[in-house]
Amino acid sequence: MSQMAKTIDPASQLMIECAACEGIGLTWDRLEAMQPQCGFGKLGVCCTTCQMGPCRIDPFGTGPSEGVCGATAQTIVARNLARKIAAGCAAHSDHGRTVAEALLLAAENPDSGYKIKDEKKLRVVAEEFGLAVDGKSVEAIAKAVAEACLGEFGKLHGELVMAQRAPEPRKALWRQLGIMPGAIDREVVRLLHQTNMGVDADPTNLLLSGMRCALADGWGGSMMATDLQDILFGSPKPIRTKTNLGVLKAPKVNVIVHGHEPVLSDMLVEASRDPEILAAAAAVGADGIQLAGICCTGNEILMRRGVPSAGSFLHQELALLTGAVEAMIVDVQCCMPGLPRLADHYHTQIITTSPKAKMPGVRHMQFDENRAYEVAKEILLAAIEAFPKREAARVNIPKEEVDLVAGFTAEYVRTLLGGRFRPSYRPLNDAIISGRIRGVAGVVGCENPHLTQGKSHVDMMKELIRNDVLVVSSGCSALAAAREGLLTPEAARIHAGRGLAEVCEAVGMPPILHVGACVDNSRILIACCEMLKEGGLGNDISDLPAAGAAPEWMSEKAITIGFYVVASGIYTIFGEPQPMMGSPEVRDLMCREFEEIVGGRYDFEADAIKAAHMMIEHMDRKRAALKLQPMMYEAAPKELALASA
Ligand code: NFS
Repeated sequence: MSQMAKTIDPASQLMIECAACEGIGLTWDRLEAMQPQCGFGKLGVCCTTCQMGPCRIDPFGTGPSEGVCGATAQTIVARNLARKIAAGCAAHSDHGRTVAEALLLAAENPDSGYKIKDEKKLRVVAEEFGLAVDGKSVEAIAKAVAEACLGEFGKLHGELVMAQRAPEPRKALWRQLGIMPGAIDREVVRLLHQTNMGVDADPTNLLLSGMRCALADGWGGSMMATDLQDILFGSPKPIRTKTNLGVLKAPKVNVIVHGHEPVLSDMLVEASRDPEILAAAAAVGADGIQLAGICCTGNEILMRRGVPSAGSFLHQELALLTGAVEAMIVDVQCCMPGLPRLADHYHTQIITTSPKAKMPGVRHMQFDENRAYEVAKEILLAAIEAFPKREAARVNIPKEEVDLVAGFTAEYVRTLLGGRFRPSYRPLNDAIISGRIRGVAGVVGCENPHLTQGKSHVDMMKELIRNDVLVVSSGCSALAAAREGLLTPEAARIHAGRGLAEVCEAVGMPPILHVGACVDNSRILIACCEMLKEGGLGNDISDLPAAGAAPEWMSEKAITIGFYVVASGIYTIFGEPQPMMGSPEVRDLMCREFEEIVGGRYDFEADAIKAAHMMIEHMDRKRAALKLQPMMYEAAPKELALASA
């Protein structure tokens, strides 16, 4: 692995070199120290479910073919995957629950600091839940919606309300297969039960239950997080801002918010403008506060507030190496436990805020939603206190900061394409039907030090847009594209095929639409439903010329997302590493049989360009089945010269 470049980002590269000079270990060094990693674990054939083990099955057939209990590779691989799905669903959905609780607080406690920002969306969701809205105050509606949403986690009977948004044929299929999700918590518990020692041994049954649990995330917990965040913090609209480590500013108190829940980060944005905070910053000689995000909470405040993003998952350590970060405020998910040891080399304070996520020896300032604004101010004051301890000689902020446009919701795309007076998906459908746009690809997910940071995301997206595929992106994937300048309207002219470029230029949109954080992959599902409703592209999501990919995934949440996308009928490609490879039966199930069962399936491909072409071929097959017109133009040349514009 030492031969492979660690990143394609010059700012990251500079910081990695800086760490090497200072003798500071990073995630890449820990990965190298971990070599050789356990081959059984990599392939998913290591079972630690009970204490008769750990057991591992030899994939080459020279060692044991069964665990101590008799579980074969297919059972172990499927069971391990299912457990990851449950964990991913739990993480996304508990995030959704936190937002529902904050919405309840906003409704009941006017002093909480939370306000309802999108009343229109509140009413839409209320009606969807069958709640009375006429003559009721906003607070009363919000309370009813919050309680109804909280009820979705543990309701005794019935299907998830938001899952009813899926097209009729899809819902009928889910019911027929027994995978229509009910109460969200119940789906997680059921899957954890099913994967206990000596319960389910059948890979198909295990993975169908995995789909059911994953659907409870995509069409439940994640969708709820997205919608309630829009209601509480405002629905995003396209907004121009910047990303990469250059957004940190030496004269300012730099505060990084890292994690996932905007319940905290959005309040920090408010508090960072408080005159008392600004005065405190001035008193220590700082020129104000520079807030910047990392990971998905960064995406949340980026697309709603225009707060710049310092970077994606693998930037979290690199940001600290600038020597200019006074505090990194973490909440939940994707925050590396190694951060405090790295911060010890600098004046940087790591501050944990969630009762669910503490780090040994690290300052904990519990975020209490009842006094959210006050706690946010206390956190910022702690950051300001650290400013005078900064060692000026060690400050090393890379210059890279790149423009991007983010904040494309499924709702906003209507206005964007159809205009303010005739909002509609019609122009998008027409562009696909007429062969101007080939189809839509969702490129999402994490970064992984096993791979060159950002390379697969960028290679795949460039190849897709060059072939007239409209890309929607979220999470760390969108930030990787942003660092390459691909999230600007100008990028269409430079990188997109002629058909896609024509559409982008007509409405002034980038060829890659940043739809938000990973929970906002639910927006992609809704956009698919909108395209179907508009007509001309089939009756079910599996009819659409659409595909998904997570080329650099690492988190359990990514597996859950992959499963709900496939179960929704979408062809999905994952890059390496693959804990499904240890069982040819499970691989065959996921890559072939799934298509017959749910109309969507997996593929695994490490080469991003090859994977892009597999997605393109899939779209072409769907186009042919729908009898759409041939593509209008050839793909753009590989190095589309600026001069041609
Ligand atoms: Ni998604 Fe967001 Fe990034 Fe991966 Fe982590 S931040 S929720 S899990 S690493 S994309």
